[in-house]
Amino acid sequence: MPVGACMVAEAAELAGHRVRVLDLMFEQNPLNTLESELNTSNPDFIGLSVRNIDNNDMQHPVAFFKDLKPLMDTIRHKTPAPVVLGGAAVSVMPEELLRYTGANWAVLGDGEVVFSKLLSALSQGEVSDNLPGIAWLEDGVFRKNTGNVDRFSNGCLTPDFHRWIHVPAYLSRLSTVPIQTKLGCHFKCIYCTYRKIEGHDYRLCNPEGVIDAIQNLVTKGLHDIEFVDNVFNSPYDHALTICEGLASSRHDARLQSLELNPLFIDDTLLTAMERAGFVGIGITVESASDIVLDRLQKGFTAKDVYHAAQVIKRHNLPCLWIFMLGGPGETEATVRETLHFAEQCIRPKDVAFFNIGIRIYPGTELERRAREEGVLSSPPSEMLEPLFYVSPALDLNWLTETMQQTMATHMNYINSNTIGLSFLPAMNRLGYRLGVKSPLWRHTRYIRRGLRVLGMDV
Ligand code: B12
Ligand code: SF4
Repeated sequence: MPVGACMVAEAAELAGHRVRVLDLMFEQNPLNTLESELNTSNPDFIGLSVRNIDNNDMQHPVAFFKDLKPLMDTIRHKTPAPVVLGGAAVSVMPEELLRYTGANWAVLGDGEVVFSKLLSALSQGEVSDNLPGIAWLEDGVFRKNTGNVDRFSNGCLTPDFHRWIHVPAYLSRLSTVPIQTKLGCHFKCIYCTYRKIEGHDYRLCNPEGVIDAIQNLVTKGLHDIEFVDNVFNSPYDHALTICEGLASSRHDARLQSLELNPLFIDDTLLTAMERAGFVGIGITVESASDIVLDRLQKGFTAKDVYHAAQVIKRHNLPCLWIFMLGGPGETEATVRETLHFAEQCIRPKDVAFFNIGIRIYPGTELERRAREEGVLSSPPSEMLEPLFYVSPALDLNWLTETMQQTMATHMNYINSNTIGLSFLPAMNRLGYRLGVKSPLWRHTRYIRRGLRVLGMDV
């Protein structure tokens, strides 16, 4: 669900603007839909929410950003209204997206705070050079203002989704409702863009605010709720307080988070999560090799990964393990270490997701290394195109074949092909009709086995 766009729309409405959201997610012909919208409404300003630059998939890359050109052409054909870009993709590559689209402004970070301020300034005809959180091109030169913005200043904001989007369309695809309990991350993983989006310092939402927001979502019929923090269990005490609060409050929510860090997994937290109403967790370990974890600067070791697995085994929560193969320092030996861990420590009822290659974003330490190692030669201006890092010490053919063989013998393993299956949306809809509850990945080993019996190569 497009939580960011809904939050921005709601904040702008609260600030006194008249706002309409046009959700193109399920439109057969988005350009026609946009054109008819522009024929009927006559907006003074247009905001475009851009979440994904690409699909982060080295085997089958899809460059979503290219969809922006025809959208911009349609807008420009119909109206001279200034266009403001926002969304995670824009925080990651603002200059490139401003240049690519020709939009007037970009909003970085907390759009629900910045967009309303920008609108007020634009309505008065004067945008101060100091307005925090905006970026623009001036005579072809990229300018940006970073600075403090204050998400969570009035409690934990979740938008009224029903006000802005067609919620049943999302629920029928087993979508979860996203909610954040914090922004920022203290870790320094070399490939990561999250700190560029949310900042380094933690900004914590008051735990009572989170609990109220969840109760409020449930009252509105939204039960499957997913914490989309960059790391849910850090700071540990904050996560624990939220879980304990949820455990002792009345709610009917089914909670998930795919963003757990192995450093902060213990029995106390997992018990609190179970009591709070969690139905699935994901742990992002990336590797079980010390060499790779160290080069990725993950801040934890293989010992922490093994320890987390022992703790998880003592609990009933279904767990999705997330790995990223091919990073700096990766060799056949380190891949085998990770696969050995998965074989030994991941319960058959749990799921392991293996990604190959790491998307390189400008401004990251990974970009610097990739250039140093001769893996990357494109200038930052060409990095909207999906570019990936694979360790020069690794034979990509060997890795692909090894993973294919491993997938064939482990029905609880998935990769980017699995999540890109064209019939997955239909399967979600079927699951919804049959009353299957999210997360669907819990049933991976049965689904994959069943589809293979039907002759499909999944
Ligand atoms: C949680 C998460 C997921 C979860 C989502 C679960 C759920 N129920 O929503 C899962 C695991 C499913 C997921 C999947 C994917 N994700 Co993801 N995900 C995230 C994460 C960590 C948080 C997103 C979020 O909800 N944030 C909270 C909301 C409130 O923030 P927001 O959307 O950014 O909105 C704010 C601002 O951006 C801005 N804003 C938003 N819209 C607008 C509009 C205007 C006009 C303005 C002015 C401002 C504005 O204001 C908002 C409020 O402050 C981000 C990383 C991050 N830290 O942002 C990656 C991220 C967004 N994902 C990313 C990617 C690539 C994907 C996938 C394509 C991966 C894949 N191969 O499948 C899929 C795509 C899914 C989809 N349909 O879009 C990338 C996108 C960048 C890129 N490379 O393209 C990110 C940035 C991570 C990264 N690699 O750097 N993801
Ligand atoms: S822990 Fe996660 S959010 Fe934080 S820097 Fe590492 S990858 Fe990024």
